[in-house]
Amino acid sequence: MNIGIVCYPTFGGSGVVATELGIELSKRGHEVHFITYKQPVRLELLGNNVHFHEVNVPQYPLFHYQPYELALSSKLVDMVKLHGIDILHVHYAIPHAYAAYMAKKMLMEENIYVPIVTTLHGTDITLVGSHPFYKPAVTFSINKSDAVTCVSESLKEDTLRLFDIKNDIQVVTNFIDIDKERHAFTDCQRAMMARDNEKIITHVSNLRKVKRITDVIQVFFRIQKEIPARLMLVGEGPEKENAENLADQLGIGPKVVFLGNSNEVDRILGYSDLFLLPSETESFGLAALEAMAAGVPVISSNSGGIPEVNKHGYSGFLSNVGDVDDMAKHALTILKDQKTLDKFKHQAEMQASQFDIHKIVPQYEAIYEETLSKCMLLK
Ligand code: GMT
Repeated sequence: MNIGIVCYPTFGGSGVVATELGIELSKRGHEVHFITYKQPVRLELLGNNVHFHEVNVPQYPLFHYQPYELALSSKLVDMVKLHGIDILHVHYAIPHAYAAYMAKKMLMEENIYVPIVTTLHGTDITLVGSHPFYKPAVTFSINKSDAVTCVSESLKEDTLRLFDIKNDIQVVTNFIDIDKERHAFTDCQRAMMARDNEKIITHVSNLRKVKRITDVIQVFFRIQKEIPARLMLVGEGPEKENAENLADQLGIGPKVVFLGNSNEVDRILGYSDLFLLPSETESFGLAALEAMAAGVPVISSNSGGIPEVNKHGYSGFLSNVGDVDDMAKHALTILKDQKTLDKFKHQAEMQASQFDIHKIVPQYEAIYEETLSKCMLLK
């Protein structure tokens, strides 16, 4: 198949999933076209069957807001015509599903029919999409998609609760390339980050409010009172300053390392002992899955889709949102005893293998095929 993928090209989970999906689809013999405003961060190699088409938005002083969705839908029209794209898979409803629908309508004027698969990722539904300013457009574009998928059962429930959805929604969970993730580290790299006797605790996110970064600091504060430990915070975002201030106030500044955005998350996870994800809400928690695939147990909140990924008492532990004492207690249960830590590391890997890329990507292929054949009949 010739597949167009629209996504955010950033470090955010939806962009990462879309990129890894495109790469895997290309390995499986499909032609893949990424259409977005920048080359996706995880898309290192373009090849014979992986292409990137940049959406440019000409700046014009009249516009207070530059019309990205207009530029995107025009680009989609051009790319579908130029490359004979069979199907468009858009990740994150806003504004991608809307722009794709406009492109589809424009193409229909020229008797070209391209179906749209929309994957909802989380904040496009829970935080942003359900805002009254966006809701009618998001509802419309979900209902007008030819197929809709959600990354967890929890997100599907949220979508049906928050919007008036007439379309079928299929759950296709996020996934991970287990072989790639496993043990991508060397001991000498660990030595650069922490002393031998220190446990390494890690958090990776875009440091937004929903991630509750100050809870990460509070949990770590409690852990390091009991055992030697260091905290690695990977990512950039608006809550970074609050986290730095809190770490200083608590007197643990030197033990907290801010690593910024990184393309080497797999390496950092490779020498981590524990991963913290205390989010307010999380449709899935891809960062937790990446940690587990690298054999890192997860201490998380129990909100949204996280319980579908992290299994309490097996791959880690879950607590109520904001219960930093409980999270620290669970973290210490795992960390205090090497045998328990080894057991949880192994179990985290086992749990992650449920989401292996080779099990999940065929589900998307089946949806593409089914959607294309349904649309053939409608033509
Ligand atoms: O919140 C983020 O980390 C970014 C956001 C995004 O859209 O990229 O992540 C959402 O999609 C990810 C991939 O499907 C999920 O793993 C995250 O749980 C989800 N974030 C939230 O629901 C807050």
